[in-house]
Amino acid sequence: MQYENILVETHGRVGLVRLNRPKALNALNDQLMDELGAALRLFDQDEAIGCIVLTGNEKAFAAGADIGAMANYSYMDVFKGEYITRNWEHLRRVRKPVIAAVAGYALGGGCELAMMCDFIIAADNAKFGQPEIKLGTMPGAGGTQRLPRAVSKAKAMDLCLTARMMDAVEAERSGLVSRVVPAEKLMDEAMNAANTIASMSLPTVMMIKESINRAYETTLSEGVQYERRLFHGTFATEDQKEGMKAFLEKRLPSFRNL
Ligand code: CO8
Repeated sequence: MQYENILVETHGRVGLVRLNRPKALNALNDQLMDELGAALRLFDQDEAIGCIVLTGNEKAFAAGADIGAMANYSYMDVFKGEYITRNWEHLRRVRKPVIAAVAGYALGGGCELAMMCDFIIAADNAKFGQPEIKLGTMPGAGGTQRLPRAVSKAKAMDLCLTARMMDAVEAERSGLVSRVVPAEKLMDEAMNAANTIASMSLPTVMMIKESINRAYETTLSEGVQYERRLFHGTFATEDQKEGMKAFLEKRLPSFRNL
C-alpha cells in the first residue's frame, strides 16, 4: 500500500510509523487513520517485528481529529460509522507493544491516539490536552475513559472541561507518560526502549501486554487469576526454558519467539 499521510520504516525488529501531515499539525483525517490501521496491521502480522513506535514530528504528535474534515458531518454520518469512528479501533487490536513517542502537541484525538498506545515517552516540549469542548464537542476516542484511569478523575475533569494543556512535567507527574526526555533525544529514547522490548521473547511480550491491559477490564481477583494462567503458559514456551537456562549458565539468552 502506498501511504500519503504516514511514513513507515523498519529498523531491525522495530517498526516505526511517523504521522506525516506537518502542515496541518498531523490532524487525523480518515485517510490517515486508514493508512495507520493498515501499517499497524502489517507490522503486527510480521514475525520479524517485535515492537512498534508511533510518532509525529517535533511540533506535533497530532493536534486532533481533522476539524475541517468533520465540521459539516451530520449525526448520521458519524453514527453509522462511515466517517471518523470506523478506523479508530485498529490500534486497540494490535497485539505487539506500541510506544507513542510524543513531541509537541498531542491534543484531542491526538492525545487519545497516544493513550491507545501501550506507553508514552514524551519530549520536554510535549503538550497534552482534550480541548474538544472549545469546539462544542467532546472526546470521542476514549479521552473521557483513558484519561481518568491514567491521571485521576480530578485532572481528567480539569483537562476535558477547561480545555487547558498539560505540559510534559505535569504529564509525567500525573502518570500519563512513562518518561520525559529532552526533545532532541526523544527518538533515540523511544527506539532504544523498542529495541529492548523487541529483543525479548515475543510470545512473552504479548502475554504481558495482554495481562496488563486486563487490569483495566476486570476485578483484581479475576485479573490475578488471568495473569496466573498466562504465567503458567510461559512454561510451555521454549523461550522460558532458554531464558532460565541462559541465566543459570551466566550468558545472554537467545530467544526464538517459540
Ligand atoms: N484539524 C485540522 N487542522 C488543524 C488542526 C486540527 N485538529 N490543528 C491544527 N490544524 C491546522 C491549522 O488549521 C493550521 O492550518 P493553516 O496553516 O492551513 O491555517 C495549521 O494546522 C497550523 O495550526 P495553527 O496555525 O493553529 O498553529 P498554532 O501553533 O498557532 O496553534 C494549536 C497550534 C494550539 C495546536 C492549534 O492549531 C489548535 O488549537 N488546533 C486544534 C486543536 C484541537 O481543537 N484539537 C481537537 C480536535 S477535535 C478531536 O480531536 C476529536 C477527536 C474525536 C475522535 C473520535 C474517533 C472515534
